[in-house]
Amino acid sequence: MNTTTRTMFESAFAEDTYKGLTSYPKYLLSKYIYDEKGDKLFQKIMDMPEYYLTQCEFEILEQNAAEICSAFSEKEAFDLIELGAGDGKKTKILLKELLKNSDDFKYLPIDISQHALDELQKSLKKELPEAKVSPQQGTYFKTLEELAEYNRRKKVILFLGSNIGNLLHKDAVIFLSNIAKAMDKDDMLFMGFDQKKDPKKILDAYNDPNGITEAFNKNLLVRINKELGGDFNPDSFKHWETYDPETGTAKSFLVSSIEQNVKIQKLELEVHFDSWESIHTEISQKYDDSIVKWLASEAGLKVEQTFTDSAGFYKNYIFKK
Ligand code: AVI
Repeated sequence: MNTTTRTMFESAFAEDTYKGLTSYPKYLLSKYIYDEKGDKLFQKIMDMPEYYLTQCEFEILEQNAAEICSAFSEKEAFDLIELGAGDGKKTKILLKELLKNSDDFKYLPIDISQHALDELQKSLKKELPEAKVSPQQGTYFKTLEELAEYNRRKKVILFLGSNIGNLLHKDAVIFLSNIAKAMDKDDMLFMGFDQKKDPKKILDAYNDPNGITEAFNKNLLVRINKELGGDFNPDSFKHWETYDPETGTAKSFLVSSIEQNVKIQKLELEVHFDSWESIHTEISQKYDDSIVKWLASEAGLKVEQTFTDSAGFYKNYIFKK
């Protein structure tokens, strides 16, 4: 049975998993790592010393908060819209600075998870009670589109954490174009992009000695077992990371250390693995200024300002139309 004859799937997760495991070479989509357990593992990754991305973005925001915030406000009222706010730890640095300057702004975090938004609102009420906050539950682009339609205030859109790196360049251009569509002339986009650097530093960030990244990667298999009735034995797969310094692409794989068959009940599928056959699970793209400039121009945006950390590992860019 192949994908053209199978039309009924109970969810996008089921359909994408079927497609990925019946393709050659096999793949799974990294967005499915993030269930409750995946979210917790990612929180742990962000606290690991090897995962330098988080510390670097913190440093950039802390060291440049005044300059970043004055670029945002330009003495004009605005909406600060964040895509995928999470726990808002980094954003609070900017919110504090904006409040200090009595800037006229409202913070609109967008997230698919109402639970994440409720938690964020609770912590903001406690830590920054004077901030005007209006959480928006929904998908990024639909919510952005609605905000652009009904709201005439200037928009500053935040997308932190180098999350764009989990997209292939062609999908990153589509992503940026969708944001650009919702932007007017004076609106801004503030985004984080992890930079090309010593390949060893990058490999270490995705291959920690405590196995947290391994568990994060293998959560795809755990989730297939739980939600789709799979019988994967995660221990029979090796977490494997590669980095190509030419393209700047870090890739994660799960490699079957034995020849085996895996049954996935809800997909009515039995998947054969040769020994040392791989499943490609994630890309984490690394950038330089010329790639970022190219992506932006493909999406109809231009780079206005750039901020980096003391090691030059990571950059935040301000884009305008
Ligand atoms: C969410 N994203 C930007 C992370 C990254 O660096 O690609 C996900 C991650 N994968 C392994 N470690 C962290």
